Amino acid sequence: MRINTSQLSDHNNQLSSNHAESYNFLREQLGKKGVDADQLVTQLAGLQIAIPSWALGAGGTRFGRFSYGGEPASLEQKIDDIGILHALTGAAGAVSLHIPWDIPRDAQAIREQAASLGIVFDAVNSNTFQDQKNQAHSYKFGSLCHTEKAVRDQAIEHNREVIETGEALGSKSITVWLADGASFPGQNNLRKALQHTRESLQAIYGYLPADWKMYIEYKPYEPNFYSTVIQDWGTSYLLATACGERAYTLVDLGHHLPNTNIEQIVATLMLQGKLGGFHFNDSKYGDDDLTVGSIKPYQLFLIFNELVYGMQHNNAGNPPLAWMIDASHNVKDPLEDLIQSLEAIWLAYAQALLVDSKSLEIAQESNDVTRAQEILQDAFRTDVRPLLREARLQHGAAVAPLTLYRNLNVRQELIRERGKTTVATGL
Ligand SMILES: [Mn+2]
Repeated sequence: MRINTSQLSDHNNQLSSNHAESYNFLREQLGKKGVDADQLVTQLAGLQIAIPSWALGAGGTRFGRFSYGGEPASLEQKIDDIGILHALTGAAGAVSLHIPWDIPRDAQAIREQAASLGIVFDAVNSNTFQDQKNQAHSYKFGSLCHTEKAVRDQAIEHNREVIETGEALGSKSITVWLADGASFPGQNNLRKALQHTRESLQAIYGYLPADWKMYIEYKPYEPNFYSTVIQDWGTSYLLATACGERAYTLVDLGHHLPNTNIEQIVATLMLQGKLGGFHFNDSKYGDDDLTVGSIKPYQLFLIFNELVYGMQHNNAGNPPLAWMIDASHNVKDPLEDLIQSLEAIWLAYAQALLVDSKSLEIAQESNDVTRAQEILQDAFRTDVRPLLREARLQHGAAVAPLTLYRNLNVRQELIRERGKTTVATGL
């Protein structure tokens, strides 16, 4: 199924007078503060978020997986689903492939299909946290950190193949996330596990094409519960530095212990020019992979505030970031869930762009704590939704994506096309 331009323009025409009223009001209000709303709209539309190829199916938990029908059964159908998201939101112009769940049979054909929907290939993701059929060695006790060289070599070779697949698609980066670690004290020699991981990552880095980047993701626990080899941003930073200048740390919002100050991690990494990518989700307790902005929208805003500051004060040459949603959908239609996440990301970005940074700097320099808080919260409490609607309207997407998704009965149409029992590859 594809969303066509007349469906979009019919929808937008119905909402245009209401929208114009709210946008013009906001533009006038912001204008009085010296903020150019039209410029914000342009900046918003420039933030394109990659959708991972594993996010289009029903997500699994340890306890069950409940299908909702019409799941994409092939990579082609996954790209089609992202096309629907991008047509509706104007924000999902990239896909992040997971290998081996989504190995393209015909790279050129997939590339053309994606291009016809306005979608590019962002980072490719390797997987050494599961054993694949006919694999010589098991990753049960780790991959890049493993005690046996043959296992480490196999995992390195897999990453090399993933880079090769990515090259055929036009990707320019690889994300490495490892489940490597130990569930019990004494199980691993902690120092040797880190040394092996460092050597293995350096070997993978050696396979990077000259215009590629490598992102190293961290996570404190799960699936291993006593120690994870790359447990935090510091370890990731250390490894990225050991690999070379095109290796960076990747921050996944869910990969922190409760109440970690993630915005501070962002500030530190951008100061060093070492923040490469960002995975969005939200959580209450752990790596819950919930809809972005559904639990802690203020934290998301504070993170974006640091991202915007980092991009505007980029002395260390931090590269443009790779943005991706990394969430799981257990009780909601994944496409609806992703529409909500995309909205939340643009919202937080728009609010961060609204921060009166000059006044904030004055308040900070003079230690006016109250004023500093007021400035941040004034931006956070501004209803910026008209800016998002305007950005979508200008780019031919839907003023109200979720409303149009439901009005067009997209899910029912996908079930009619694909059936009720298809299952998407992924967790
Ligand atoms: Mn992630």
